[in-house]
Amino acid sequence: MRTDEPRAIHLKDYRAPDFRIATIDLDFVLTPEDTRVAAKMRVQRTGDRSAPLVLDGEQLKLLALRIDGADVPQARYRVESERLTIDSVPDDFVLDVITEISPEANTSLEGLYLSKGIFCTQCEPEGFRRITYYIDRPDNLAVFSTRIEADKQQYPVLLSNGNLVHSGDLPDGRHFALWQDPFPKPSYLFALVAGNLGHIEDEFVTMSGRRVALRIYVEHGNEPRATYAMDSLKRAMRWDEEKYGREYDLDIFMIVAVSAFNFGAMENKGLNIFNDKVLLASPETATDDDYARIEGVVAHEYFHNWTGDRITCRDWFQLSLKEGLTVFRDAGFSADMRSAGVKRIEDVKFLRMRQFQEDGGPLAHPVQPQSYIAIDNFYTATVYEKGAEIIGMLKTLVDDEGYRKATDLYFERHDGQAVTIEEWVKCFEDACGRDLKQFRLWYRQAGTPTVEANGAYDAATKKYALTLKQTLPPTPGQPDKQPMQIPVRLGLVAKSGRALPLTLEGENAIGPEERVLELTQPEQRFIFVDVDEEPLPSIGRRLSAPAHFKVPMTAADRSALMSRDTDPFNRWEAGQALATDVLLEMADTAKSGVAPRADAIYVDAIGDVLARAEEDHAFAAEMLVPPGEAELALKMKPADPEAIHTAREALIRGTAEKHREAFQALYAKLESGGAFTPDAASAGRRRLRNVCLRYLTAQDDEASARLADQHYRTATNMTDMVTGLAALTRMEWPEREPAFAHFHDRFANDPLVLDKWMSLQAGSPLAGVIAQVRQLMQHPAYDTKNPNRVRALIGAFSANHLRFHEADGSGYALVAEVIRALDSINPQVAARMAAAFENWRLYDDKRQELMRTELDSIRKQSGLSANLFEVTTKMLG
Ligand code: 0A1
Ligand code: ZN
Repeated sequence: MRTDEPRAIHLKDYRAPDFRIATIDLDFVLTPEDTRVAAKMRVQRTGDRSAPLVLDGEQLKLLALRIDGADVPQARYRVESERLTIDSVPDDFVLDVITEISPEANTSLEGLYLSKGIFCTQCEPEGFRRITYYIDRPDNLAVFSTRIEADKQQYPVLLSNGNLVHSGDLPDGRHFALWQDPFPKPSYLFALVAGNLGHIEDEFVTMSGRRVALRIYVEHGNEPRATYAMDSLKRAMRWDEEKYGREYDLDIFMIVAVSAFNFGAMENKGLNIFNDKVLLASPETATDDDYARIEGVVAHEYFHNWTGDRITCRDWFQLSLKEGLTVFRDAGFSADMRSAGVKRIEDVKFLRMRQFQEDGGPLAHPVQPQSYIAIDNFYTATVYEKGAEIIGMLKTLVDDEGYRKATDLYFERHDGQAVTIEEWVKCFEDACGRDLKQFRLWYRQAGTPTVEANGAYDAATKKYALTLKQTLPPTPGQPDKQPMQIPVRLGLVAKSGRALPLTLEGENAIGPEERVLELTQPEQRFIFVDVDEEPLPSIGRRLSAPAHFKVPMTAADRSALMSRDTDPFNRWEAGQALATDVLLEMADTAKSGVAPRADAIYVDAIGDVLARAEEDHAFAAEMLVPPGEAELALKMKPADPEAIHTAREALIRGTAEKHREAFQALYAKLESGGAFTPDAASAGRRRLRNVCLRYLTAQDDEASARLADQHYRTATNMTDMVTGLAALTRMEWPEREPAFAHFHDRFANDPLVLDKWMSLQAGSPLAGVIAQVRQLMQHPAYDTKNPNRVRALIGAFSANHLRFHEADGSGYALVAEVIRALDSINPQVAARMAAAFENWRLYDDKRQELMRTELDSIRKQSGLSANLFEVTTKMLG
């Protein structure tokens, strides 16, 4: 158990630093065991005259400390575990700090570390302090130069931020490179890479005609797998010019893919570092989802060049300033590259699964948090995805034109600064002349609002009165909430499917077929006139706010909207709502020991989806997938994992039986003989065909196994291969083992593909899965020190709702055991894995007790990290 409880940092305590570091010249002499870092900094006093200079630093060996060239006497400075304090310093001076670090011993993957023999860095949010003593906070912007020296044969490639200004050979087989970044930046954007890497190269001509060299560095042999990322990068660069007027600013833009990385990727100025999982792709090794993810992440990191790098955050409470905005920007890009409607559905699914769940549980926090213990724990769905939803609402409120004016103003006003969310919102007020006082609550109040819509039609007056009511539940530390400004996009649909005009009482022109109402009070009534017939309300289209839209409706009306709403998003929404109602009822039946039967209204509505499947393959695929088990668990009290699983299986089987021929016909028709292309249309076709396979193998019988095996064996791309295996992993038929063995042998030397092999097995609903996961932990490819491996096996298992929640607690025990072991290796990843227990209060008493016990055992572990201390304490709290 920790004796020294880590302290929380509060936004209200923000103070500008007493000093600023204006320039820093770094000199690295790289070796795996003891890298020497010499830093020369120009330090200027900006605040309190008597304040000592306090620099952040962790796990550093201090070798020398000089002020204006003279050694600082020992009595004048103090080294503690997290800082260096120097008393009585001048107002403007040059500070030399020489430190020694051990990249090889660094398993936390923060600061400078080794990934498969490649030196690389991760400094966001607080990794730079593991490289040298520094004012390691984002409001200190400095001009960096970086000299790197290393053995030439082992580390032929030496990279850092900015432009290469000098390089050459040194005695003893060594060489060096000198990089200069002209743009002042916070330390979290610093990067260094050194290793034996191959690369691909291209060029981009910017809108003002400047030539930019583009390079992607990968392990030798992986070059062909980087071409899709390069293509995505060029498209992202063009898109940002066209949509936001943003041009790239250095002569070179580099990306490096590494295998050991804590998150997806990192936007270091001019030198993005990527987890290879979100960069490398080929038809044989990557699924369609991988391709889409790569495109999105490459764009995300590139877009940070303006939203994050040129304009950065004043402090970490402003994290959503760059992350929410950049997620919103990458979503816009993906929507333009692919199908906007399907992209929105995917994003809403993710938001509901991850963010709504977070917002409804013990880790709920505002998009602008008010305090944290470990900032690493706040790279959350709330900061990222809800943050992006807030930007989307702003755009809805001020329209496309207002949005462009506001963002133009933001870039002009704040270029080169470290700013706050408040300054961002102010740009919208100033550019669009709107008062956003109430809107700001979206950043400050945690929790997901519920918007309940009730309509009443009066045939005599042809009026339709719509009452909208909002509620926001209490969240940790926020018992009372104020009403929010909620944009509610809606349409009224006639029984025939015709869109009815929306004319509000008092308006003299006929209204549009879709409009946005602004709900600002706890309850408001809107009267629509000249409504020809009793309409079906289609509320919250495209999820116009990150809220639960509750629209009481009969199953028949939901099914009518499911096939006839003019807005495709809400057709999908109606289908999900209907499936949820049906599944929750079926789960109740299953719980009482009776076999549930698929609901006829839902199954019939699926017939309609199948009949129209050719209109839009990817959209039809989305329509055919009922909500997942974990999503249903959020709505059942107490959640019963077995009953939910039984219900969902029964619904899929019932649907499959009723529409067998249609699924078969579609499955046959969608087979494509041509060469693989990763474009959205081809991916949509594969996705729909693969959803058909799910239904055609729903019986899990011998014939299903044969079909799944055949699907796997005849696949010409990774998407189809994993779909075949995903079906087989549900079954105990003799086809299962040989197919998995075949896949294993084919990809034995490809860790990223073996990750899929691990995940598929960990996701199996079969009873032996826990023993199997334990066995896979002994597999030579499994490695606790590589986050991708841990996420592929243990992360996938914790997402296996049925088996993670095994009634005897063996699933919990397994995951908790891994978290405890992982904490001393990599606390950031350990704390993220702990999110598996986030919703422990949703389950029955027995499971609650089992989960609580595991959380408690984690919290009591000796040497517990601040990261894991924070999340477990809050979860148990
Ligand atoms: N800024 C990155 C996310 C990121 C955060 C922390 C990391 O390492 C500890 C790595 C990446 C992004 O939004 O892509
Ligand atoms: Zn980001």
